[in-house]
Amino acid sequence: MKHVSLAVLVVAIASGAAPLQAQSLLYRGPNMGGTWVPGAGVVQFNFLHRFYVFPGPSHFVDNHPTFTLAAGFGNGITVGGRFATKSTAGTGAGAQSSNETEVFARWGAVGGEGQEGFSVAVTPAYNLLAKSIDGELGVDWTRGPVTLQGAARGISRELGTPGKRQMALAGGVVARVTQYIALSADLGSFVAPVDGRAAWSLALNLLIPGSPHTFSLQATNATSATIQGASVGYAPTGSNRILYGFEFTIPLHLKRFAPWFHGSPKPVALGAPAGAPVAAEIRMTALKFQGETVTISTGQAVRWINGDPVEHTVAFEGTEPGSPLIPPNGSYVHRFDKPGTYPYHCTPHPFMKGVVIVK
Ligand SMILES: [Cu+2]
Repeated sequence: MKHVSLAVLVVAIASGAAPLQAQSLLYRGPNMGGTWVPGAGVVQFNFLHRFYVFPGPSHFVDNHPTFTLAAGFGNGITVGGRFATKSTAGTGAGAQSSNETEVFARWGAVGGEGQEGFSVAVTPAYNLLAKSIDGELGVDWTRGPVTLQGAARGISRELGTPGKRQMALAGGVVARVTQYIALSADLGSFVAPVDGRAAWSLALNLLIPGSPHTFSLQATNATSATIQGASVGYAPTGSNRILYGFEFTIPLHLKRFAPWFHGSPKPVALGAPAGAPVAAEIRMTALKFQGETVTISTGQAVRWINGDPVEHTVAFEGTEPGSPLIPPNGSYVHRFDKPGTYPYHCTPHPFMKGVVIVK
Protein backbone atom coordinates (compact mmCIF):
# COMPACT_ATOMS: atom_id res chain seq x y z
CA MET A 1 0.00 0.00 0.00
CA LYS A 2 2.67 2.47 -1.00
CA HIS A 3 1.82 6.11 -1.73
CA VAL A 4 -1.41 5.84 0.23
CA SER A 5 -2.21 8.57 2.65
CA LEU A 6 -4.95 8.29 5.21
CA ALA A 7 -6.80 11.08 3.42
CA VAL A 8 -6.94 9.05 0.23
CA LEU A 9 -8.34 6.09 2.10
CA VAL A 10 -10.94 8.19 3.91
CA VAL A 11 -12.10 9.76 0.64
CA ALA A 12 -12.13 6.30 -0.92
CA ILE A 13 -14.35 4.87 1.78
CA ALA A 14 -16.62 7.89 1.81
CA SER A 15 -17.10 7.91 -1.93
CA GLY A 16 -17.85 4.22 -2.32
CA ALA A 17 -21.03 3.65 -4.28
CA ALA A 18 -23.66 2.91 -1.65
CA PRO A 19 -26.15 0.21 -2.34
CA LEU A 20 -29.50 1.57 -1.26
CA GLN A 21 -29.98 -1.31 1.14
CA ALA A 22 -26.86 -0.31 3.06
CA GLN A 23 -28.68 2.00 5.42
CA SER A 24 -30.38 5.33 5.09
CA LEU A 25 -31.94 7.50 7.74
CA LEU A 26 -34.09 8.96 4.95
CA TYR A 27 -36.24 5.84 5.38
CA ARG A 28 -36.22 5.32 9.15
CA GLY A 29 -37.21 7.20 12.27
CA PRO A 30 -34.68 7.21 15.16
CA ASN A 31 -36.61 4.71 17.30
CA MET A 32 -37.61 2.41 14.45
CA GLY A 33 -35.55 -0.69 13.62
CA GLY A 34 -36.46 -0.32 9.95
CA THR A 35 -35.89 -2.89 7.23
CA TRP A 36 -32.29 -2.11 6.26
CA VAL A 37 -29.87 -4.97 5.64
CA PRO A 38 -26.25 -4.31 4.62
CA GLY A 39 -25.17 -5.94 1.35
CA ALA A 40 -22.72 -8.86 1.37
CA GLY A 41 -19.27 -7.74 2.46
CA VAL A 42 -20.53 -4.50 3.97
CA VAL A 43 -20.25 -3.73 7.67
CA GLN A 44 -22.70 -1.12 8.81
CA PHE A 45 -21.61 1.11 11.68
CA ASN A 46 -24.16 3.47 13.18
CA PHE A 47 -23.21 5.91 15.88
CA LEU A 48 -26.19 7.21 17.81
CA HIS A 49 -25.58 9.75 20.53
CA ARG A 50 -28.22 11.31 22.76
CA PHE A 51 -27.82 13.65 25.68
CA TYR A 52 -29.87 15.36 28.35
CA VAL A 53 -28.90 18.72 29.79
CA PHE A 54 -29.92 19.15 33.42
CA PRO A 55 -31.37 22.52 34.40
CA GLY A 56 -29.05 25.16 35.90
CA PRO A 57 -27.00 25.93 37.78
CA SER A 58 -25.09 22.70 37.00
CA HIS A 59 -26.16 22.19 33.34
CA PHE A 60 -24.79 18.70 33.80
CA VAL A 61 -24.85 16.77 30.52
CA ASP A 62 -25.94 13.15 30.67
CA ASN A 63 -24.74 11.18 27.61
CA HIS A 64 -26.46 8.14 26.13
CA PRO A 65 -24.62 6.62 23.14
CA THR A 66 -25.68 3.51 21.24
CA PHE A 67 -23.24 1.87 18.82
CA THR A 68 -24.60 -0.49 16.17
CA LEU A 69 -22.36 -2.79 14.15
CA ALA A 70 -23.84 -5.25 11.65
CA ALA A 71 -22.26 -7.35 8.90
CA GLY A 72 -24.09 -8.24 5.69
CA PHE A 73 -23.89 -11.82 4.43
CA GLY A 74 -26.01 -11.56 1.27
CA ASN A 75 -29.45 -13.07 0.72
CA GLY A 76 -30.94 -10.35 2.92
CA ILE A 77 -29.19 -11.59 6.06
CA THR A 78 -27.23 -9.58 8.59
CA VAL A 79 -25.84 -10.32 12.04
CA GLY A 80 -24.85 -7.60 14.45
CA GLY A 81 -25.00 -6.04 17.84
CA ARG A 82 -25.87 -2.86 19.65
CA PHE A 83 -24.07 -1.53 22.68
CA ALA A 84 -25.54 1.26 24.77
CA THR A 85 -23.24 2.39 27.57
CA LYS A 86 -25.86 4.32 29.45
CA SER A 87 -29.20 2.78 28.79
CA THR A 88 -31.76 3.82 31.30
CA ALA A 89 -34.45 1.65 29.80
CA GLY A 90 -33.70 -0.79 32.56
CA THR A 91 -32.49 1.06 35.61
CA GLY A 92 -35.57 0.12 37.57
CA ALA A 93 -35.95 -2.83 39.91
CA GLY A 94 -33.31 -5.48 39.58
CA ALA A 95 -31.07 -3.82 36.95
CA GLN A 96 -27.41 -4.55 37.67
CA SER A 97 -25.86 -2.19 35.15
CA SER A 98 -26.72 0.44 32.62
CA ASN A 99 -24.54 -1.17 29.90
CA GLU A 100 -27.06 -2.66 27.56
CA THR A 101 -25.87 -5.11 24.89
CA GLU A 102 -28.15 -6.60 22.29
CA VAL A 103 -27.06 -9.13 19.67
CA PHE A 104 -29.33 -9.61 16.71
CA ALA A 105 -29.79 -11.23 13.34
CA ARG A 106 -32.03 -9.86 10.65
CA TRP A 107 -33.65 -11.33 7.59
CA GLY A 108 -35.01 -8.96 4.97
CA ALA A 109 -37.92 -11.15 3.98
CA VAL A 110 -39.71 -8.86 1.51
CA GLY A 111 -38.46 -5.89 -0.53
CA GLY A 112 -35.73 -3.79 1.02
CA GLU A 113 -35.30 -0.44 2.68
CA GLY A 114 -36.34 2.36 0.35
CA GLN A 115 -38.02 0.15 -2.26
CA GLU A 116 -41.49 1.11 -3.45
CA GLY A 117 -44.26 -0.87 -1.77
CA PHE A 118 -43.94 -3.14 1.23
CA SER A 119 -40.70 -4.26 2.84
CA VAL A 120 -40.60 -6.69 5.74
CA ALA A 121 -37.72 -7.57 8.07
CA VAL A 122 -37.62 -10.14 10.87
CA THR A 123 -35.13 -9.41 13.66
CA PRO A 124 -34.56 -12.01 16.39
CA ALA A 125 -32.37 -10.66 19.20
CA TYR A 126 -30.99 -11.34 22.65
CA ASN A 127 -30.60 -8.62 25.26
CA LEU A 128 -27.68 -9.53 27.55
CA LEU A 129 -28.54 -7.02 30.26
CA ALA A 130 -32.14 -8.15 30.53
CA LYS A 131 -31.28 -11.81 29.75
CA SER A 132 -34.23 -11.50 27.41
CA ILE A 133 -35.07 -13.12 24.09
CA ASP A 134 -36.41 -10.26 22.01
CA GLY A 135 -37.66 -9.93 18.48
CA GLU A 136 -39.05 -7.42 16.04
CA LEU A 137 -41.19 -7.71 12.96
CA GLY A 138 -40.67 -4.50 10.99
CA VAL A 139 -42.80 -3.42 8.04
CA ASP A 140 -42.17 -0.40 5.81
CA TRP A 141 -44.41 0.93 3.08
CA THR A 142 -42.81 3.39 0.69
CA ARG A 143 -44.54 5.42 -1.98
CA GLY A 144 -42.66 8.31 -3.57
CA PRO A 145 -41.46 10.67 -0.85
CA VAL A 146 -43.31 8.96 2.02
CA THR A 147 -42.44 5.89 4.07
CA LEU A 148 -44.79 4.55 6.73
CA GLN A 149 -43.26 2.24 9.31
CA GLY A 150 -44.70 -0.26 11.74
CA ALA A 151 -43.09 -2.66 14.20
CA ALA A 152 -44.36 -5.39 16.51
CA ARG A 153 -41.89 -6.39 19.23
CA GLY A 154 -41.82 -9.35 21.57
CA ILE A 155 -39.75 -9.37 24.78
CA SER A 156 -39.32 -12.33 27.16
CA ARG A 157 -37.95 -10.31 30.12
CA GLU A 158 -38.48 -6.59 30.26
CA LEU A 159 -35.43 -4.64 31.44
CA GLY A 160 -35.68 -3.46 35.01
CA THR A 161 -38.54 -5.76 35.93
CA PRO A 162 -38.38 -9.21 37.49
CA GLY A 163 -38.87 -11.25 34.35
CA LYS A 164 -41.93 -9.58 32.92
CA ARG A 165 -42.99 -10.72 29.45
CA GLN A 166 -43.91 -7.89 27.12
CA MET A 167 -45.20 -6.90 23.73
CA ALA A 168 -44.51 -3.52 22.15
CA LEU A 169 -45.92 -1.73 19.14
CA ALA A 170 -44.36 1.17 17.27
CA GLY A 171 -45.19 3.26 14.24
CA GLY A 172 -43.59 6.09 12.36
CA VAL A 173 -43.59 8.22 9.24
CA VAL A 174 -40.73 9.62 7.17
CA ALA A 175 -41.35 12.34 4.59
CA ARG A 176 -38.56 13.15 2.13
CA VAL A 177 -38.69 16.87 1.42
CA THR A 178 -35.88 16.65 -1.15
CA GLN A 179 -33.49 13.95 -2.31
CA TYR A 180 -31.27 14.88 0.64
CA ILE A 181 -33.62 15.96 3.45
CA ALA A 182 -36.36 14.12 5.31
CA LEU A 183 -38.49 14.72 8.39
CA SER A 184 -39.60 11.87 10.60
CA ALA A 185 -41.74 11.15 13.64
CA ASP A 186 -42.31 7.90 15.52
CA LEU A 187 -44.04 6.58 18.61
CA GLY A 188 -43.65 3.22 20.33
CA SER A 189 -44.75 1.65 23.58
CA PHE A 190 -44.95 -1.53 25.54
CA VAL A 191 -48.50 -2.80 25.38
CA ALA A 192 -48.59 -3.00 29.19
CA PRO A 193 -45.86 -0.57 30.26
CA VAL A 194 -44.68 -0.68 33.86
CA ASP A 195 -44.08 3.06 34.09
CA GLY A 196 -46.54 4.16 31.44
CA ARG A 197 -44.00 5.91 29.25
CA ALA A 198 -44.19 5.64 25.47
CA ALA A 199 -41.05 6.40 23.44
CA TRP A 200 -41.26 9.14 20.85
CA SER A 201 -38.92 10.93 18.49
CA LEU A 202 -38.84 13.76 15.99
CA ALA A 203 -35.93 14.05 13.57
CA LEU A 204 -34.40 15.96 10.69
CA ASN A 205 -32.66 13.38 8.51
CA LEU A 206 -29.97 14.30 6.00
CA LEU A 207 -28.16 12.48 3.21
CA ILE A 208 -24.66 13.90 2.85
CA PRO A 209 -24.36 14.62 -0.90
CA GLY A 210 -21.86 12.52 -2.85
CA SER A 211 -21.46 10.07 0.04
CA PRO A 212 -23.18 6.94 1.37
CA HIS A 213 -23.61 8.59 4.78
CA THR A 214 -26.78 9.79 6.42
CA PHE A 215 -27.09 11.93 9.50
CA SER A 216 -30.01 12.83 11.72
CA LEU A 217 -30.66 15.50 14.30
CA GLN A 218 -33.22 14.28 16.76
CA ALA A 219 -35.31 14.96 19.83
CA THR A 220 -36.61 11.97 21.76
CA ASN A 221 -37.29 10.61 25.23
CA ALA A 222 -35.67 7.19 24.65
CA THR A 223 -32.09 6.50 25.73
CA SER A 224 -31.04 3.50 23.64
CA ALA A 225 -31.88 2.06 20.23
CA THR A 226 -32.28 -1.59 21.20
CA ILE A 227 -35.63 -3.31 20.73
CA GLN A 228 -36.39 -2.70 24.40
CA GLY A 229 -34.79 0.75 24.62
CA ALA A 230 -36.76 2.06 21.65
CA SER A 231 -40.01 0.99 23.31
CA VAL A 232 -39.86 3.05 26.49
CA GLY A 233 -39.44 6.73 27.29
CA TYR A 234 -37.12 7.92 30.05
CA ALA A 235 -38.71 9.90 32.85
CA PRO A 236 -36.82 9.13 36.05
CA THR A 237 -38.41 11.81 38.18
CA GLY A 238 -41.80 11.61 36.61
CA SER A 239 -40.91 14.60 34.46
CA ASN A 240 -41.03 14.56 30.70
CA ARG A 241 -37.36 14.48 29.92
CA ILE A 242 -36.30 15.38 26.38
CA LEU A 243 -33.02 14.11 25.01
CA TYR A 244 -31.37 15.64 21.96
CA GLY A 245 -28.87 13.91 19.75
CA PHE A 246 -27.72 12.67 16.41
CA GLU A 247 -27.14 9.47 14.47
CA PHE A 248 -24.48 8.95 11.80
CA THR A 249 -24.57 5.92 9.49
CA ILE A 250 -21.34 4.56 8.04
CA PRO A 251 -21.28 1.63 5.60
CA LEU A 252 -17.79 0.09 5.42
CA HIS A 253 -17.12 -1.88 2.23
CA LEU A 254 -14.70 -4.59 3.32
CA LYS A 255 -13.16 -5.07 -0.14
CA ARG A 256 -11.77 -1.56 0.12
CA PHE A 257 -9.55 -2.76 2.97
CA ALA A 258 -8.07 -5.60 0.89
CA PRO A 259 -4.77 -3.73 0.31
CA TRP A 260 -4.14 -3.90 4.07
CA PHE A 261 -3.88 -7.67 3.80
CA HIS A 262 -2.96 -8.57 0.22
CA GLY A 263 -0.26 -6.09 -0.81
CA SER A 264 -0.42 -4.99 -4.43
CA PRO A 265 -3.21 -6.51 -6.50
CA LYS A 266 -2.42 -8.19 -9.82
CA PRO A 267 -2.04 -5.85 -12.78
CA VAL A 268 -5.05 -5.75 -15.08
CA ALA A 269 -4.81 -4.33 -18.61
CA LEU A 270 -7.98 -2.83 -20.06
CA GLY A 271 -8.62 -1.33 -23.48
CA ALA A 272 -6.49 -1.96 -26.55
CA PRO A 273 -4.13 0.26 -28.53
CA ALA A 274 -5.29 -1.48 -31.76
CA GLY A 275 -1.79 -1.37 -33.17
CA ALA A 276 -1.24 2.26 -32.23
CA PRO A 277 1.93 3.28 -30.39
CA VAL A 278 1.39 4.38 -26.78
CA ALA A 279 2.62 7.96 -26.92
CA ALA A 280 1.87 9.00 -23.34
CA GLU A 281 1.41 7.37 -19.94
CA ILE A 282 -0.63 9.00 -17.20
CA ARG A 283 -0.46 7.70 -13.66
CA MET A 284 -3.48 8.03 -11.39
CA THR A 285 -2.20 8.53 -7.86
CA ALA A 286 -3.35 10.44 -4.78
CA LEU A 287 -6.72 10.94 -6.50
CA LYS A 288 -5.13 12.91 -9.35
CA PHE A 289 -4.25 12.39 -13.00
CA GLN A 290 -0.49 13.00 -12.85
CA GLY A 291 0.05 14.95 -16.06
CA GLU A 292 -3.21 16.76 -16.46
CA THR A 293 -2.64 17.69 -20.10
CA VAL A 294 -0.88 15.50 -22.64
CA THR A 295 -0.46 16.11 -26.36
CA ILE A 296 -0.24 13.29 -28.91
CA SER A 297 -0.69 12.81 -32.65
CA THR A 298 -3.71 11.35 -34.40
CA GLY A 299 -3.63 7.55 -34.40
CA GLN A 300 -1.57 7.34 -31.22
CA ALA A 301 -2.74 5.92 -27.89
CA VAL A 302 -2.58 6.98 -24.24
CA ARG A 303 -2.18 4.59 -21.30
CA TRP A 304 -3.59 5.38 -17.85
CA ILE A 305 -2.14 3.44 -14.90
CA ASN A 306 -3.98 3.27 -11.59
CA GLY A 307 -1.53 3.58 -8.68
CA ASP A 308 -4.24 4.27 -6.10
CA PRO A 309 -5.88 1.73 -3.80
CA VAL A 310 -9.29 2.67 -5.24
CA GLU A 311 -11.02 2.30 -8.59
CA HIS A 312 -10.92 5.12 -11.12
CA THR A 313 -12.31 5.70 -14.60
CA VAL A 314 -11.42 7.78 -17.64
CA ALA A 315 -14.74 9.34 -18.71
CA PHE A 316 -14.63 11.76 -21.65
CA GLU A 317 -16.88 14.81 -21.64
CA GLY A 318 -17.99 14.32 -25.26
CA THR A 319 -19.10 11.26 -27.20
CA GLU A 320 -15.69 9.51 -27.08
CA PRO A 321 -16.20 6.16 -25.31
CA GLY A 322 -14.35 5.96 -21.98
CA SER A 323 -13.02 3.22 -19.74
CA PRO A 324 -14.74 0.78 -17.42
CA LEU A 325 -13.73 0.90 -13.74
CA ILE A 326 -9.95 0.59 -13.61
CA PRO A 327 -9.00 -1.42 -10.51
CA PRO A 328 -5.96 -0.68 -8.34
CA ASN A 329 -2.81 -1.63 -10.30
CA GLY A 330 -4.92 -1.74 -13.48
CA SER A 331 -4.25 0.13 -16.69
CA TYR A 332 -6.34 1.35 -19.60
CA VAL A 333 -5.24 2.09 -23.15
CA HIS A 334 -7.22 4.25 -25.55
CA ARG A 335 -6.42 5.10 -29.18
CA PHE A 336 -7.40 8.51 -30.58
CA ASP A 337 -8.34 8.54 -34.27
CA LYS A 338 -9.50 12.15 -34.66
CA PRO A 339 -7.70 15.37 -33.86
CA GLY A 340 -9.28 17.45 -31.16
CA THR A 341 -9.29 18.33 -27.46
CA TYR A 342 -10.55 15.57 -25.18
CA PRO A 343 -11.29 16.69 -21.59
CA TYR A 344 -12.07 13.84 -19.22
CA HIS A 345 -12.72 13.10 -15.54
CA CYS A 346 -13.04 10.17 -13.15
CA THR A 347 -16.64 9.11 -12.55
CA PRO A 348 -16.32 8.17 -8.84
CA HIS A 349 -14.11 11.24 -8.20
CA PRO A 350 -15.39 14.03 -10.49
CA PHE A 351 -12.77 16.43 -9.13
CA MET A 352 -10.10 14.34 -10.91
CA LYS A 353 -9.70 15.97 -14.33
CA GLY A 354 -7.40 15.79 -17.32
CA VAL A 355 -7.13 16.70 -21.01
CA VAL A 356 -5.76 14.86 -24.03
CA ILE A 357 -4.90 17.06 -27.02
CA VAL A 358 -4.73 15.17 -30.32
CA LYS A 359 -2.97 16.99 -33.18
CU1 LIG B 1 -11.27 8.14 -9.38
